[in-house]
Amino acid sequence: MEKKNCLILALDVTDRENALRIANEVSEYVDSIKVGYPLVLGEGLGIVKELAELAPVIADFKVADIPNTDRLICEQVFKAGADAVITHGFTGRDSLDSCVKVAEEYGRDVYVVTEMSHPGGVEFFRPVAETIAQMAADAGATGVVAPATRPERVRDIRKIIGNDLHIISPGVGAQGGSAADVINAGADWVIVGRSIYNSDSPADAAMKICNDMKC
Ligand code: O7M
Repeated sequence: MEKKNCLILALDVTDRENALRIANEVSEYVDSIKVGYPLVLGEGLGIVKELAELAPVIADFKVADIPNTDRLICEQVFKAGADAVITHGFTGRDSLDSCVKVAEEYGRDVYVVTEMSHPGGVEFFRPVAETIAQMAADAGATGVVAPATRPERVRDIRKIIGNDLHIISPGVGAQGGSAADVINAGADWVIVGRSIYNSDSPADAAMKICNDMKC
């Protein structure tokens, strides 16, 4: 993903019309559009191709299965036109290797979740987040997902992965995180959903976040 605005839109709406309207309005401010279960379950995987005409699509399926199932999921995601996939890491190295291998075959990217941004994200992830980050680096993933709600954790994870991997960071706005703070802590991109798609003017909301970050 090319870094221009350091902003990824989390497009968690459930209908095609709204999704395309919002994506069109904000496309000049975002480097990528993250699509997950809400929209794909609402409208089908075909929405990925439509959105990919506006911006590269990150498929957020938080893939977390045995290597063979992970491979099948990633193949479907990339065939549908996604530029990147998001996987969990707690399923282990063999599962992650399977996703990275498919991504390499298709020339696409893989991001691995380390510690999640919501309050419950510390319960199980906290003790293993650094180990997952190291595994993501060892496995040749493109980057990791780390919480904008805890910039100090983004700093910790940056120390583990160095500068070769990217950090994409959700939790800005609706979850209380600050875009500028987490970029200063070492994130490459922020992922923002509700603060943009629930705004009366998604374009203005996206522009304001970009201006705040000065990335
Ligand atoms: O800005 P929001 O809170 O409306 O949306 C944040 C998006 O980021 C939403 O799509 C979440 O599913 C996602 N997300 C988190 O909020 N926290 C995480 O720890 C991880 C993700 C995510 O994208 O994981 C890949």
